[in-house]
Amino acid sequence: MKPKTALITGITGQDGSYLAELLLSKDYRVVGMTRRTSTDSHDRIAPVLDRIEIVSGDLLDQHSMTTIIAETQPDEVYNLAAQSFVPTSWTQPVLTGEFTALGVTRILEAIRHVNPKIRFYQASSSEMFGKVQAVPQDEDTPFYPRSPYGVAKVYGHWITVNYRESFDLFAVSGILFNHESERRGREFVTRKISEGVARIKLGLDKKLKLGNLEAQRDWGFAGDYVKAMWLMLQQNEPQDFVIATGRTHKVRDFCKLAFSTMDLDYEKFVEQDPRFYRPAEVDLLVGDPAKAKRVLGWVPETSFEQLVEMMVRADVARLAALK
Ligand code: NAP
Ligand code: G4F
Repeated sequence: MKPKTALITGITGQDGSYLAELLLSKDYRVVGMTRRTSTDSHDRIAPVLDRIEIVSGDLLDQHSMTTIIAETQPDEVYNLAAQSFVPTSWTQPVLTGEFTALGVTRILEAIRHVNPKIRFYQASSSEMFGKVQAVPQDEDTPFYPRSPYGVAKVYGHWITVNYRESFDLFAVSGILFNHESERRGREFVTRKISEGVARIKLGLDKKLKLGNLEAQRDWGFAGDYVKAMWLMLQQNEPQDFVIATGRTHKVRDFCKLAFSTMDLDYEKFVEQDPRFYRPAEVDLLVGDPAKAKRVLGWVPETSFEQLVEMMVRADVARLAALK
């Protein structure tokens, strides 16, 4: 049988790299869309670069999206590309809307015109729940986004539902809660902490400056979460799913555990800095992944404690090797 073809936008990001590896292990032909940059941003996919095809395109550019889909003829499209850092969405709100909201419509339009049989996955986010209207949050919890990023994701979510209902596309959204790994961007809090611990342990820094330590997040492992993305596109009917662990922790808890992994007391090293507070905060996220377990058979395989330890040890090993 001919192998399936998957097109991944955002393949150079954290999730794109894990998803590419997963799909290669399932014998897919993997095509990754990247945008032109003046410096190479292929670090995360370096180990699989010789097994995937890279095509050049941009979420801002309708023509490139349509051409890529027409030329590569994917069976499945995973839209992981976005301006994904919440603080940047306040300083670049219009650009965030263009990438993270309208970019979704551009891909859906390309699919609809080139081949409406293509299955489409949209990377929706627990940021859409924002000022939460229920605890825990599930597929029926109303959205109340608290940042331009969250607002843009709500648009991406609903345009996916709308194209499913209007044009009968197999288009689904995964409402993923925070998921992390040693490949996480350095500006996100978990990686900032794991790298901070490593730098302090190795004598490269004395302090770690953070913002709100009381915010609570439902943190899982990115490698587990990309399995759910794939499962969503293998179902008989297109449906949306919450993907989460069902456990929540404070940023403070993450710090405590991360520093203790290296026998350090976080209170001696962490300083709060108003620069890292947000104009509007999402105080508490905790998802209910019951539907994903029941329908997809998906459960998270990595605990919070394993995740924290994995991230800290990876950063210590990486920085120690550079010394
Ligand atoms: P990430 O590491 O920030 O990766 C984002 C990707 O999008 C990068 O490959 C980036 O390419 C690409 N991109 C940005 N703007 C683009 C544009 N205009 N055209 C084409 N590509 C563009 O994000 P992630 O953590 O892997 O997350 C993947 C997706 O899931 C994102 O949509 C994110 O919003 C969503 N999400 C993430 C989480 C989470 O906890 N990680 C939770 C829920 C939802 P460059 O390398 O060129 O910058
Ligand atoms: O790690 P964060 O920047 O992630 P955030 O804002 O929850 O967004 C991430 O998860 C979303 C899913 O819910 C994704 F859609 C989104 O793309 C992204 O991947 O911040 C987590 C929490 C926040 O409450 C923040 O205020 O950590 C708090 N925090 C405290 N000090 C900090 C810092 N966040 C960052 N980035 N840097 C700090 O110094």
